[in-house]
Amino acid sequence: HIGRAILAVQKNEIRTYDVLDGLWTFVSETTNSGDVGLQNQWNAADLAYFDNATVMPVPSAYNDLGTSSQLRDHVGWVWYEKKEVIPLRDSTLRHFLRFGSVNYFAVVFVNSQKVATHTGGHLPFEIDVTSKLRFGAENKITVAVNNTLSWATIPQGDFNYMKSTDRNVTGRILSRTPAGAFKDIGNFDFFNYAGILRSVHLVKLPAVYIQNIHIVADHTGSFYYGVAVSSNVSDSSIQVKIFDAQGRQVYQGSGSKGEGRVDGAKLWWPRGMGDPNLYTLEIAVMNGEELQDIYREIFGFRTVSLTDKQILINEKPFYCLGFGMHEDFELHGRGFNPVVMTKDLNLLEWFGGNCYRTSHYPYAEERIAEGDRRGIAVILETPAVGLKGFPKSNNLLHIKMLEDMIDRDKNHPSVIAWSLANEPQTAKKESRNYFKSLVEAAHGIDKTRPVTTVYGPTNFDNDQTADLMDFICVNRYYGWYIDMGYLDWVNQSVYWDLSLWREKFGKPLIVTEYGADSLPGLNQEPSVDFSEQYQNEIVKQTHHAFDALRRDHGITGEMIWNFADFMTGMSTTRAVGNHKGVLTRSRQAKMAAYTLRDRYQSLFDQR
Ligand code: BDP
Repeated sequence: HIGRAILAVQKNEIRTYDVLDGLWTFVSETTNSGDVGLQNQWNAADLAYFDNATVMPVPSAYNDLGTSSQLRDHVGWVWYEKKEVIPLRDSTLRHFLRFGSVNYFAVVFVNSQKVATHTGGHLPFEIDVTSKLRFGAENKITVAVNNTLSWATIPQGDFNYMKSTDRNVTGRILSRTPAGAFKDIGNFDFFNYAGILRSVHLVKLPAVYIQNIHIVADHTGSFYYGVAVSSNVSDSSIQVKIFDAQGRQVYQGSGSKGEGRVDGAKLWWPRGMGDPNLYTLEIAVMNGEELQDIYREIFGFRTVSLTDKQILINEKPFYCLGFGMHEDFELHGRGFNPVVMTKDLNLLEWFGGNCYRTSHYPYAEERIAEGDRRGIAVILETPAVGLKGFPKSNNLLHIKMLEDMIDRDKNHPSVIAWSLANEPQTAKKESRNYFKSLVEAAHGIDKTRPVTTVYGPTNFDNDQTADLMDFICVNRYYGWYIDMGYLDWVNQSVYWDLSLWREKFGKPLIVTEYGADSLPGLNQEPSVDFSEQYQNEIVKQTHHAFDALRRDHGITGEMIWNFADFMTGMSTTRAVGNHKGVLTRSRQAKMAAYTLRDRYQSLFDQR
């Protein structure tokens, strides 16, 4: 019943959809209540009549929309319900329920009947619900969502009942924590926002429909494509056309696979290197003269390749001026919002940036498509942040997420690399086979993009996996987590550390994180930690090291941590979230933002 949602939703002369966004009925179980709702078949009930029923907007995280810490810090099940009348006139169409992202675990019901379960956030999934729907009548869609993290989930979390704190005090047993107390701590530094985080669509397709399209187009104008159709159709019934940005047809062919050339193809370039030229691949499935299905996929002609030092795009050196980011904003948390996306990408351009990493999970499809249009290169990362253990079951789930991610985004010219994980504990021997299987899986489905992993806890001499990668990403916090206060050591330490990685592996290297927390308006001269001055000076000192590394060893990019402040769980090192943003959470510039902008703009101009 459940499938990878590959093609983005599209409306055209054949295809259509209903958007199921808006207010859904919402019921929360008590935190960690077991499976009360499932056991009592809440899917068969009408949630709107529950005593604690309220409404919740979709898409949005639910955590910050209530007024209680219970809802914010909830662990376990919440339930969403939506009633939708489906027109009789659509009864001949196939209907797919498509979720852009549900974090973390979802059980989906249609008219009380279970139709699917799905594991993992940040990636879309779709379910053929045609046989479950009532046409010309009201239908009830129910989604139970569970955000509990454990060592078996990706990302991993530590779910623990509070034990062994009992003390015998003069004959009475006293416990430090209340009975049943537990902690569920995500092994990562961002808030575990949960709920239905991206749009929900009811996609309406014809009986014979296009399931998947793959197009690879390089800087010479050559391309090859493949199309999967839901049932066997003859090759001659699949018609293929390519149009340029002005709508002029530049290729015509037929068949479920093929190759060709577009003479004088205008290439897709990242900003600063040229224009991000795009083309449209049109696939039409015919039944004689009759059009059965049609889909238009945007793509670009471009090649990503590597030397021992550099990432090349269309055979020219690409230097990444970038950002680690988050999908994070006040109130809706990680819920998709085109307002925040637009402001973020406009600010990224204001900085003179040309690149970002989807730290630490795949971002919304809309954002990747905007990267194509704007010429912003993207390193796409799986949700595997902070892996501590490497059992087989996690490996299988991780590979599935990687494959789903690649399948979703393989045709985007702006996606230049796949990142397998952020800061895994890869000093452990067992991590090697685990990562080897991931590299093979990525190369197996996409031979056109390099694969990387972002290293943090390991060093050049104890990491067990870095040699398996096509290029290497490293996070380093000299002057912050290491040698706090010793700003005049930063330059040398960064140079020393990264030149060792470069020398040992002889592969291109991007510094994917460096930085410091600062609280806006907290000014200290001479600087101290958390002041705007301290963050600004760390950034400047690290840049000195980057310049020397560029000169002596070659690095292929730099990314500040972080684009903007973002919410985290509570800890003694976090004051209402992580403040390593060069922008505040509401996207206002801090002092370091101007330092970064000066640098990015001057390096941007030099290329
Ligand atoms: C890095 C992590 C990132 C954190 C950052 C920090 O990759 O997720 O937010 O440290 O501590 O290790 O600010």
